[in-house]
Amino acid sequence: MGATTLITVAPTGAESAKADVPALPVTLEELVQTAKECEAAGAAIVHVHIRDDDARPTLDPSRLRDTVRALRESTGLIVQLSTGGAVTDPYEDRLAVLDAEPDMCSLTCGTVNFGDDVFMNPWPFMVELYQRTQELEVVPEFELFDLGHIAALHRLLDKHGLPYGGHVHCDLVMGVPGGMPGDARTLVAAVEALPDGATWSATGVGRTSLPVMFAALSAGGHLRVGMEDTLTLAKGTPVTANVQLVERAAAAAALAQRPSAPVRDARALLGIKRR
Ligand code: KMH
Ligand code: ZN
Repeated sequence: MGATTLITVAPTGAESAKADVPALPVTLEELVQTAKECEAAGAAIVHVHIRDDDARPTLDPSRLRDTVRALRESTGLIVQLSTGGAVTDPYEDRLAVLDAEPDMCSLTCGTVNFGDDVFMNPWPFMVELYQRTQELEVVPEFELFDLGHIAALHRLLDKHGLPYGGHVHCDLVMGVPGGMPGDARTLVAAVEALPDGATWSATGVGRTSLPVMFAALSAGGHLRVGMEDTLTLAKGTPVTANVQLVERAAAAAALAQRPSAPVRDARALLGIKRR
């Protein structure tokens, strides 16, 4: 699938408040509507964080199940649930995310400073989560916030084998305060360190969005965009709908002669189980 670009949309995240960002999709209806628009604009994967009735981040199991079901009913997108949740979420709740039977889940390969917080991913948690993905036949996307996370990914694969689906897919999350910077030379260093045969996307948080997007396209990578990572289109221009970010990514990918990948190709590439 070298000639196309897999676009992931991360529409919500756990960090922004609805009161501060009214365009953030926080209800199931808003999420499904967003997902439909983003699929039509070229997204293949939706990376999902959900909110409760007060728009606060939650990992409530029945809400997660309802969300997976609703996204499957209304879209053809690959449904990737976040196991990162919010920095305050306990490990047990993060492990239980897989019980909602998503197509994919995120799996972060190490602890990282996260602004004023710490995003905890100690080795035993990583291993337990990874083994659960293998048992439950969920394809993990390895989230790499720092170069050291790539060493941890190699260790995980060496000790515990390939993921379900047999293919390693990573996402470089760049520009988080405390993680690796979102610039071209760091992206190239990270990509050179990835396991042979791995595919990867990249996302740049905040003002690193565009440099990371252009660097990823020029280095042959895929893209993740969305309001989890980016709230402005340009300085002083807020994003008013996630689809704007997907449309921009799809346009850049087309300009780079690697148009957005159809969902069926993404499913084949990643080895997603038919459910
Ligand atoms: N919300 C961050 C603490 C993931 O989704 O797996 C973690 C995060 C990564 O967003
Ligand atoms: Zn996330």
